[in-house]
Amino acid sequence: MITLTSKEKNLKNFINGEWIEVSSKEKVYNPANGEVLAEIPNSDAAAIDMAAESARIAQKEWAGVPAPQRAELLYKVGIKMKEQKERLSQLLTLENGKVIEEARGEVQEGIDMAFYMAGEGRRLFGQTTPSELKDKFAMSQRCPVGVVGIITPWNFPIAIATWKSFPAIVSGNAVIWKPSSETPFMAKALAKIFEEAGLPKGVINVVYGSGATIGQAMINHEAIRVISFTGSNETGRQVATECGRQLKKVSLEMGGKNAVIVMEDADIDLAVEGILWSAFGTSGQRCTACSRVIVHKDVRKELENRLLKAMKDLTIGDGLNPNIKVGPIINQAGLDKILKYIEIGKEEGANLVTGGKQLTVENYENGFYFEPTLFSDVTIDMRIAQEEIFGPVVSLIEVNDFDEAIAANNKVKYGLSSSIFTQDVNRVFKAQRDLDTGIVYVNAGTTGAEIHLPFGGTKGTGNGHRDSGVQALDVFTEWKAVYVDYSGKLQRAQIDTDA
Ligand code: UN1
Repeated sequence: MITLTSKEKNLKNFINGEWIEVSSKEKVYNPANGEVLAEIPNSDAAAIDMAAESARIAQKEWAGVPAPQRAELLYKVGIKMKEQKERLSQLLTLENGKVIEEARGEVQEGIDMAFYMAGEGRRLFGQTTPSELKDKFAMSQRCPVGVVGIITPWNFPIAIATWKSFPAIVSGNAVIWKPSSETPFMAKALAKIFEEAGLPKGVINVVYGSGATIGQAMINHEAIRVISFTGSNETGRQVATECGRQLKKVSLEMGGKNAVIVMEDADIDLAVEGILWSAFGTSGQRCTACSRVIVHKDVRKELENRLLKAMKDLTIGDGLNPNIKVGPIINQAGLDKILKYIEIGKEEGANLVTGGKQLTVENYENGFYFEPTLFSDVTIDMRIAQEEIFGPVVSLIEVNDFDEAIAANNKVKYGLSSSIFTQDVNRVFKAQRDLDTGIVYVNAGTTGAEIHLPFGGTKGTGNGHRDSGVQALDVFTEWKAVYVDYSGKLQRAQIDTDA
């Protein structure tokens, strides 16, 4: 069991390169045992004014630093994260609950992002293109937006923060970051790493506090020109509405209702492994988690039996114990939401095959544990097959053929990730074309996106933007079109073209 040092416990806002005490505090809990870990600042809107002012000044200087030099700083951040990987991973498990192996994976995701975005410092490609006129040059280039606001969730407290802050910083922006109050230690650790790496003061600012106060203040502040948000659908819609009113660019990454499709020709053991990993990893608290299994009628029984058997071997408990496969749920509210959906599923007539209950783990009586749960006889319109539960709950939906499977996958309001298990190459190509999600996997589960590809989804999952990949740069840059006329005379576009 790791213990927090008194330095680590001491959480302050990070504004203009200084750690600033806030008198109003709230408690943060360890989800594995319900114990208080520390107290975190509950800032008021004035903290955003301070952060925005420092970011506005810092950004002007930072944008003037050549991009390859900005990138070098990110490279240093990556090295430091690598050196501190084990400590960061343990802290991550402590505050979030995910099992240590997955915490290491998440920290690695952040390290990968640092090196990837450092590479962008020598690319940040624009385009050159012919002009329609003689002796005239035309090009487009990326420019920083200015001061950007990022709002990150507790389920991937470091990876998602890197998906947003690294492209923003390499592009020459300054960042104001509101991390989730459930997971403040990753924010502190990353801010410290930036500080140690020598990021000029004010280029990144961390402000702890509630969405209602701090999130709202970020949206309201005229200096903040972009909001990049990952979180729930309800909050995302509010953020988008507010940003819309103020013509503020907004990038949203929200929920999913992701399915694994298992066809009759699938390798069933492989499919079971894929489902287990994507449904119960991070206790089902991933946006990409598999919460529906759409299975061909010929293999339904076999899949159900094998899945059930495999679920019995899942060990549940403190994620810091390397023998544990499923850690706790983030908090009581998370548990309550899952419990509510168990009742809904039963009332809707789904068959609760296993699980469905809160769990008490010996010596961790105040932790927030939930049994891995399987519903069968689920139909696509049931609420448990439509709404995001964000817990270790899977619904089995039987279909008659391939077309029905694709239609079932698409008949939800979300479109983040999907997967199909089949050996048929024709179906693979049809599926990757027709699955209406931003991410498609073939013969793998619904989780495990890599950072150099775009991450995001269709429909209610987002608003057309992508985190990670080169596409993330589009959120944090403006395109500028530049024309240089070296003819020495006035040439009018669209008019003097035949001259
Ligand atoms: C999320 O759940 O919001 O693809 C992020 C995955 C991880 C990231 C998940 N690399 O599951």
